[in-house]
Amino acid sequence: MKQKNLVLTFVLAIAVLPLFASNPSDKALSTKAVELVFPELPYAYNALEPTIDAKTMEIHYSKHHKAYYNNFLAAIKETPAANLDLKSIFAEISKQPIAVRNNGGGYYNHNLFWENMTAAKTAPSASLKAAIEKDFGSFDKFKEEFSGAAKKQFGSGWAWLVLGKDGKLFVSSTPNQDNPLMDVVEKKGTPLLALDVWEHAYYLKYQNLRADYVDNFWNIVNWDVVSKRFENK
Ligand code: MN3
Repeated sequence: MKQKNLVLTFVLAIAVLPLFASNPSDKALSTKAVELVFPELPYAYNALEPTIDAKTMEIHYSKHHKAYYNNFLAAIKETPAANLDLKSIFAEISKQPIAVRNNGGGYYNHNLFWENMTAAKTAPSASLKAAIEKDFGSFDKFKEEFSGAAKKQFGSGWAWLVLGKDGKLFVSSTPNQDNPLMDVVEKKGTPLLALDVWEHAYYLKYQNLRADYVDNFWNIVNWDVVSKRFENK
């Protein structure tokens, strides 16, 4: 290869690499349960204000999320599943005690959630945008469907944008701490975007107005991360 081409290849590789580097939440899936770590919040507690207030973020991360993590490790240690990776555990979660399902989901779902939010202005990659337009008709229709799923989820749960095994995107919601990687869930696939609609996620600021919280969520979606999750699949 001529030196000029070599340099060009190198420059291109550097430019493209961040797109393929995996998110910490991906790493969590391939880590043995006993070796899982409690992740750092990728920003300050007040970073997502005014959409999410600092007090909610602090309690949500340092109390709720931490408790899921601690309770998951307590539930799984000294069981054969302690040496399985999280992805394998989710794939057969129906065989696990309910404490493993609730706390394992609670641990992982929040990892995804923190990561797919940011104060920065971001936009979906060209390929994710094209896939959304193809599978939902338009970007607005996707937003409408996702917001609808988040607002209508009865009680505690999550709304998801998911990449199905057939390569198509779909929107779903799950109760409690279930997620699309679990065998108990009707519509399975790879989660790309997660929204927590438990009251603990919004009640201090929004009280009963979950719909306002959901509508404001669009201001803080980290499309760089969502695009990366999509490109890596
Ligand atoms: Mn939560």
